[in-house]
Amino acid sequence: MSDFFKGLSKVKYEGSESKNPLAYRHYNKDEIVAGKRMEDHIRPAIAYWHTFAAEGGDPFGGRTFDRPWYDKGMEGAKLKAEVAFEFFDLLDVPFFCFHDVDIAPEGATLAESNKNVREIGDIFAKKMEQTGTKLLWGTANLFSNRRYMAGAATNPDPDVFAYAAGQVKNVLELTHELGGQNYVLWGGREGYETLLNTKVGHEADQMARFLHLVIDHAKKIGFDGTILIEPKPQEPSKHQYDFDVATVYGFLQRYGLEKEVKCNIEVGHAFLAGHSFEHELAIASSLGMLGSVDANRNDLQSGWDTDQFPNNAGEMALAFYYILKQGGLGKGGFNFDAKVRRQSLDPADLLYGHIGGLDTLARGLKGAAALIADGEFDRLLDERYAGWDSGMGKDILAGKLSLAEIADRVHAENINPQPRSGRQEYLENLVNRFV
Ligand code: XUL
Ligand code: CO
Repeated sequence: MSDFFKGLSKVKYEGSESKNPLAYRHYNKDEIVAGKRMEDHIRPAIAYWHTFAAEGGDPFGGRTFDRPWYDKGMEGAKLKAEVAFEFFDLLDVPFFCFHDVDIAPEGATLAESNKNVREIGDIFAKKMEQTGTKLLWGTANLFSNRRYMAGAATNPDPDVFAYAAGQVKNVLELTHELGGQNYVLWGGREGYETLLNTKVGHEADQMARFLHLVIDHAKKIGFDGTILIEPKPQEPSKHQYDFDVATVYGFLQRYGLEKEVKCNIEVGHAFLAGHSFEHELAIASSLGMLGSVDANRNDLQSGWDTDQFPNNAGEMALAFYYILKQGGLGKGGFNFDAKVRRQSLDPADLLYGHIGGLDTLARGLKGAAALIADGEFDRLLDERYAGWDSGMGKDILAGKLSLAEIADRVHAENINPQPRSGRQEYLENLVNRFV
């Protein structure tokens, strides 16, 4: 036991009237919502990077946090693992996620780096066995080291592609051995800073090759988790190829991979792409691509990917609407890709962030479940499209009518459509009744 969280005890559900800042007010893991335990709906995960590796830096200033594991090599990495599992227990959260470089220091060679990662992986395996904590997903950091400044899979230098492959092989295998339920690929540098030095077509082929290799290897080792791509339009690159869900889908389809991969949708990334979070979920779900979520929020004034904790229950209710309608996230979950602000120095601040985030998710889940149970929202939606269920509408969709035949019908039956209200405000008010 470390003394990092000294004086703090396990966070419990105390109900919405509780004034205890270290209690859940809405997240009650065993409460049944829409036929399932709340924890099984949300499948919350803690992000190793923001919670234990982030240092409180921003583009204008460095480290503000003071953690006893910083700058201490493998000894520090072991202490960090100790503290991480204490934190999972304190919050009573079932999953975590990591990048290789979050958990262990990089060595002078790929072999040394991978060995460090494996050493901490062994510690994880023991702790997971003891505590029952599970791995939602693992991923390789292919963006921080300067070797990746011009991309990993999309680097003009095949040696960089190869190095990235060596890193992914190691983390994919570790993820598999730890029973990880997904493997994530986020291509922060898979894009460009300037078109002036970039062959976009060539880089698309490289990216597809890389993905093929990852999928093949996952199959070869028997990994039955989901491979997830996490779309983001830019930052750190000026333009990232995995711009948004629709772009990712188009890319996958072009290379015959759309059945092999799903999306990990992040709230803040959706905003950066000029969308809403629910837009990305709706599109992904309609394409069968909604795999998992990175829960957070951006500061909408700063325009950056600020990775703050979610605190908008209304937005989360709309998210859960799509998730519940598709029958849940399957192997996915809600990873808190969120970090406390750089002035939030104390260990307790890490708890406040996650408690607020989980309570927001719980409120969103309950709101969406109530909206669906009420039924009017879905009834109105179905009613709006009811014309397509029979008659000419049905025949058009079934491809039974040509353009000329449809035109003939308009003349023969004197079709003269009358516009109907879309009732947006009515629907907004309806949704708000449940949040
Ligand atoms: C970056 C981001 C990453 C991915 C994993 O914006 O979201 O943390 O989630 O690499
Ligand atoms: Co993310």
